[in-house]
Amino acid sequence: MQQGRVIQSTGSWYLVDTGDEIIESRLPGRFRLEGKEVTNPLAVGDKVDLTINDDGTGNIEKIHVRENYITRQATHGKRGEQILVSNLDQACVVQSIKQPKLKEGFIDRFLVTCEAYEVHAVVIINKLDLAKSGGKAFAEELRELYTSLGYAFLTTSIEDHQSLKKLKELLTDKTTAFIGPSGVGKTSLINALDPNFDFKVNEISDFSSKGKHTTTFARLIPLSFGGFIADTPGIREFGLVNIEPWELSLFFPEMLEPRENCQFSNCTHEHEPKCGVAEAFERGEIAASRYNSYLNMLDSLK
Ligand SMILES: Nc1nc2c(ncn2[C@@H]2O[C@H](COP(=O)(O)OP(=O)(O)OP(=O)(O)O)[C@@H](O)[C@H]2O)c(=O)[nH]1
Ligand SMILES: [Mg+2]
Ligand SMILES: [Zn+2]
Repeated sequence: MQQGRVIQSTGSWYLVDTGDEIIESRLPGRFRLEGKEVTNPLAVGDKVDLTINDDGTGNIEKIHVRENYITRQATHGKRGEQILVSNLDQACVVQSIKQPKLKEGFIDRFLVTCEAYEVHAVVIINKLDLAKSGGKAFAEELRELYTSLGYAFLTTSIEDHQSLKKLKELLTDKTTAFIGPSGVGKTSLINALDPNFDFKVNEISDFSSKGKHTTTFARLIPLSFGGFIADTPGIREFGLVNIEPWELSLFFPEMLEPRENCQFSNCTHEHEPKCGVAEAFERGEIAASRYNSYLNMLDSLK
């Protein structure tokens, strides 16, 4: 029996990295009956035991219990959740300062999901080379906000070697996922990490290719300096996990203390009287963009 890590899924075949080689492997049908709450029984990032057949292909015998994972709503009209990547040390939400427009709501939804799944979250703002002074100042405001909340934060550009060096440091010896909308440069950043990488990126740089996804499946890429990076297809919106409206503020670090002062234990901090969160917001202790994201998310939970 060998151990390995699923690095790619092509439907009926899986590529498993054992550390020494990459083995095309099959998953016996019995696994498909288990874990029906998700649409994929085996996900990129999963750790597995496998036996090797005479023809060199592998048979997956056991899927190790997942330490954590990130899901998205299943596509192609299927119901339920699809696991994007599992067994992560950290997940990075990637946004671009422009082209496409930066969406704070996306970042905040992602951060709530990471809090709920107990995945260490990082915020990356890419394409800093396109930012004028206003854009650069905005990026610095975001850095201040998100670092004050306890999240790691990085600005990058595929043309700025210093920023790529910092990115490499962040990724070394870890399993990391890049998650973000289409066109923000997830694959481009990965290509910039290693001269041997040549993954497909969107060739149209003037951003007229709205809605076109260049990366269409998740894959885990072994890094020469140690660790794995998961490239994932662009997602338009981050679906929220199943949480009750009154629980949402538990996933906003800056609301944890203020919510202790609410009159009602099930306060949703929207309209209730004597609300500690609303008071903290009035005092300027909660950023407007964060409170706004909170209210939007609350709306979609109701
Ligand atoms: N100016 C500038 N352009 C960039 C940067 N990073 C990526 N791009 C461009 O942005 C476009 C989209 O890049 P991709 O890497 O394909 O984006 P993606 O996030 O992987 O997109 P999907 O695979 O569709 O999810 C390409 O034309 C890149 O050349 C950057 O730092 N600066
Ligand atoms: Mg891509
Ligand atoms: Zn309240």
